[in-house]
Amino acid sequence: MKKTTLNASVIGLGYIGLPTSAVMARAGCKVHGVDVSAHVVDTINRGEVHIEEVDLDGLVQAVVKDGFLKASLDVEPADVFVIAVPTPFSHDGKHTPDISYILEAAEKVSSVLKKGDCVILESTSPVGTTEKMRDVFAKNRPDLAMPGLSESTPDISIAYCPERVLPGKILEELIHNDRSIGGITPRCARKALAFYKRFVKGECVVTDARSAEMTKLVENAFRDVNIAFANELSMIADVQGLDVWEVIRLANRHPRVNVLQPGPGVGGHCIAVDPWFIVHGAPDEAKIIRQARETNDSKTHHVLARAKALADEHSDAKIGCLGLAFKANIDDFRESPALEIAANLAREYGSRVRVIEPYADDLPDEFAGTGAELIDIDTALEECEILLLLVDHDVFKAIPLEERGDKVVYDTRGVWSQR
Ligand code: SAJ
Repeated sequence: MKKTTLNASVIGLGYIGLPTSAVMARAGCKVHGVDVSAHVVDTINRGEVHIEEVDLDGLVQAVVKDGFLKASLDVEPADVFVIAVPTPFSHDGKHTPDISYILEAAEKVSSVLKKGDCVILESTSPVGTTEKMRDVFAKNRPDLAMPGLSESTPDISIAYCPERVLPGKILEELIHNDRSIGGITPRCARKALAFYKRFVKGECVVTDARSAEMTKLVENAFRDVNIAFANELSMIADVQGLDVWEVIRLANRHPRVNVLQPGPGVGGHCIAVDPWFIVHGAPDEAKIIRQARETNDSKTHHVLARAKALADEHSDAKIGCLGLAFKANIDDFRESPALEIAANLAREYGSRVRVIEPYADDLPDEFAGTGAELIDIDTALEECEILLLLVDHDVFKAIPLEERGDKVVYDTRGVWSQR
């Protein structure tokens, strides 16, 4: 059966909203993207992209040219609204989730809602946020029956459907990953399911909104806790003079053991953030989850302290910091422990610090006035006596032992020290 053309609106054209818009447009939806940034809107309307993601530029160019994707600053009527705005947390030590962008988006959507519409929240959110969004609609639109608030058949369907894509593989994973589809009521879930079936090939598993909200947080907290275990092992190994990579490699020969890899801490805008939403919702119960966050943050301080000890021990040596990104082979520096460590060293050791980051054209603002310089790998191998490997980019992994054998090396990712 031929699918009818659907008008979809995506609020928030960032790392999730833009690829999702492009994939929906490719599947034949007429997509109207909305963003608060005029720069983002103009860029997309030219068929260009403001973020780096594999193959996204070509796809956006094609769907804009064919008239299936356009962007603007204002919300317009649509059949389905997908909200994909940021949910940061406060930096006052309390880690309070900030859902104000979601509530602002809901205010805007309220004005164009009509009977039969479906609103889907995709932003990572504390449990209960989808209902708070529904309450904004209920307050602004008493003319429309909202799900879960009365016995009558609701006029609007509301669901929580998180993405679970990996940066660098977003276009592929948006299609092929399984998805949780959490309706405020079962009817809402069925509506949202019909929408995702247009472009998702993975299995769409139907649940309620609160379970779907928690599931997304659990996925990232699970990974954080497991990375914290690896990072704790690495700090124990440093005290005991052990090679943690060797120990993990051997332990992982056990058929039911899979220890993750230690690093300089956990970065990015998901794993380093989302577990706090669980802690905030149940502070007395979420003990391991809180501890994992603290352990992963403390690993960054541990690496910094050891790097400083090396710099002090070799007081004339130039220090080459390899990598600023939050993980391998991407240009995303958000919440990056590598950037935090390198910038801290630059503030302390000034022009002794060299940064090698093939994914950066300039040094980020954090380095302003420090005297640190951005250089290429070959210059670093000539000039730097200390090499601090912070990110496991493929180009760093490929540096052979002959070219780094005479250096003082601190490899926080275990790419050179593995036997
Ligand atoms: N890391 C380690 N050791 C490891 C694995 C990762 O130190 O063994 C570090 C990385 O270097 C990086 C951080 O953890 O600093 C996070 O990287 P990641 O690749 O684990 O995850 P993200 O943040 O790129 O994406 C995660 C994914 N979640 C899970 O794998 C459970 C992704 O599927 C989610 O969609 C994404 O968060 C998100 O948006 O929530």
